[in-house]
Amino acid sequence: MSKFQFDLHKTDGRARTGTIHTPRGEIRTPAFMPVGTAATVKAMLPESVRATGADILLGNTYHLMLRPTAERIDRLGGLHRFMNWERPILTDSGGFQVMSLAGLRKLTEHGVTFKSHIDGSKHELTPERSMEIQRLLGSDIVMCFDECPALPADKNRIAESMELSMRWAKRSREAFGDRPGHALFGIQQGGLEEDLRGQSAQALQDIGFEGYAVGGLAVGEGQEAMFGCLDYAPEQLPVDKPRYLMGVGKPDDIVGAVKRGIDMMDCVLPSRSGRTGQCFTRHGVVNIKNARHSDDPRPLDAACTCPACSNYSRAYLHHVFRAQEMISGMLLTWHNLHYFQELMSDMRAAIAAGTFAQFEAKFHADRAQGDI
Ligand code: PRF
Ligand code: ZN
Repeated sequence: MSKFQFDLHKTDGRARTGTIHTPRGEIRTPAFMPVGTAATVKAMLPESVRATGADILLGNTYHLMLRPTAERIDRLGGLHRFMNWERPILTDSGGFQVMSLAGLRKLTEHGVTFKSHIDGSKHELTPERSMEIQRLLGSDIVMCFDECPALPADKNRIAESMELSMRWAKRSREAFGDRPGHALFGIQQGGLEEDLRGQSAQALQDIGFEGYAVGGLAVGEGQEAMFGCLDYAPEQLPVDKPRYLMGVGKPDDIVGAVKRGIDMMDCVLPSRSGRTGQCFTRHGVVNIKNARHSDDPRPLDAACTCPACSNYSRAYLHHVFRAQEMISGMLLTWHNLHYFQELMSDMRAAIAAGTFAQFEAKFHADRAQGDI
């Protein structure tokens, strides 16, 4: 199949399972996308990321435009070949990372100018330049260039920002053009305001996209407020297109988002936590740094089939973490990515079987039981 196409297989309540077909392979939804910001999922070989069950990775316009530059990646055959990942890649458009990482920034109708967090050099991102960079990278799913205001913010500020993002969405669509096999996703903004979210969803559908993201959440509002927004935001978007919740989240955020009709997510949490000793398990977070693990011959999670749990004890994982050995980040990242992908696969199976409510009840009961 050389087209980009979303097939919805089954719904259970508001939860959905389906397949996104792309020329580079299928994406089973709900999908979790590991983050490969700098052309690597830190501490993992691409074949190992695949072995955890990932169908697609996320890359970042902002980081790659600064280093090694999109033009260099293009000369070297594109991002897939450069990083040795031949399956689908989604790239974020850069605006969100500029706001959270770059030094001195200036925002205008035209776009944003900023100083690199790496060497202080000056750069500009506009909808047109973001589309060009994502094309040079060879991204399969390109994100519109948007602005994401930090919450809390007053409603006027959120409305103005959303309207700017919608004008940028139009410019993104025009600059992206017609690229068969590649998709452009719009990004809904509007903070926690139902009417602004509705206007944003309508503006995006008037332009027309291959998929729609819910942006502007997980920016400090808390889970309850986020779920409150997800109680209406996904349903403002087309049923027949993938819905992507950007930058979410913890396992319980993911389960709550899928329950509310989200099909795709990304988060640095499994990979970043793997390097800080935080391990996700069915019974909650285990901090491997804790002294209680130092003599423990048991695996991190007896039910987990990842290499860290199949071949090593908690005592070993504790030791290599404390000794700052590189294998620590490798094993814990593998475990965490495996955990997240298994969670997605269990949810897909539950939705297909019409047992999502039972899945959710067990997910929360296992966590309430705690570690050990
Ligand atoms: N916009 C873009 N990227 C994002 C976000 C957004 O709103 C978020 C918000 N959680 C994460 N990443 N372009
Ligand atoms: Zn494991």
